[in-house]
Amino acid sequence: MVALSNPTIEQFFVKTCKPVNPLTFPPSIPLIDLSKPESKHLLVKACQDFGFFKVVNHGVPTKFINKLESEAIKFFSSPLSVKQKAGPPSPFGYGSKNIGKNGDVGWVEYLLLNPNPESDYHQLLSIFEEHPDDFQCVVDDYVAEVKKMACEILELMADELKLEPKNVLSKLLMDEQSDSVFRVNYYPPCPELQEHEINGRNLIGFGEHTDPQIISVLRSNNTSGLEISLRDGSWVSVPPDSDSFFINVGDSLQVMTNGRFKSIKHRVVANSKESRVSMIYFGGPPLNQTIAPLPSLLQTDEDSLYKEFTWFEYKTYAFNSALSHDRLGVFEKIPSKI
Ligand code: GA4
Repeated sequence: MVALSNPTIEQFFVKTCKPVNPLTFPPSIPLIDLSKPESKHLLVKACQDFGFFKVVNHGVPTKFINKLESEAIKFFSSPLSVKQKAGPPSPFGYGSKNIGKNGDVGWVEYLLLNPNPESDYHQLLSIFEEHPDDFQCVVDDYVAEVKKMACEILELMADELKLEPKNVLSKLLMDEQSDSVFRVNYYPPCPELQEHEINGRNLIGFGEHTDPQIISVLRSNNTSGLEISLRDGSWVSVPPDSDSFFINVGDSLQVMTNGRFKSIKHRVVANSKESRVSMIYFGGPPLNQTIAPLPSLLQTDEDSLYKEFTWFEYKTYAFNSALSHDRLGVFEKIPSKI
């Protein structure tokens, strides 16, 4: 474990920056219209090709989205002493610049919350008595809707992949013991960045990584910054769209589909002028859940590409690793990389 200290500006610069190859650059981010059930085919294709897609007609009421965004801005604009009442992010609380336990840094402030009403950690936000609106209720309303959408997406996937039963994936998120995470990020503008941008350098908001869980549901304001990595290693900026949601395939879903779906490597680069606010629901299974290819998906004679492990084992390994680490590597039966 690396001791946390105040990072220097040099630590924030993006190290890898391979230019986009025009031959592999996707014409656009795959777009899924949730009001059309036939989009399940495109949805599965997007998970196979990119592990990433954008969702419109999602059914999440705008009032929940707007309320959460304004509560989040209120929280991050509060004095540091108020924000620190949420405690350090271990595992839930407020963090600034330091991410995880291994020395990763980013130009970001964040709240990590437990979205599971059954958990003892759940009522964290009730300590913000200064807030006229109850932040916790706003988070709960939002998470309930986003979780419903995530389950709908998982059921469309299961349907298209002919998995039995249809709720084989969604039931893991619906489980009372589901080990999910809710994250609110605030990327402050970085005026000092302008001079570095002129020199062609980017400041990192949140370093490259894949999400360990099953599925991630991201929504942001209209500030750019999110980038996804294509298979050839180039980075593509995702145009922001505050009315839509972006879905990432997580490492666990990659394993459960025996590598048919890929967890997507992504990152956020800082912006010199505008602040970026994002909220992400990371849908995870119960801790004791075995993460292995779904039997109804495996063809006759098809072997699992992965050793068997539980979500607790994977999560423990992941949370002790550095952000950019290829976490699934050690769980592969035949390691893909040396
Ligand atoms: C990435 C996805 C989620 O934001 C997160 C992150 C977690 C953290 O911020 O503590 C991790 C990161 C994430 C994966 C590797 C470890 C753990 C930071 C880090 C360096 C909450 C999660 O579940 O895994």
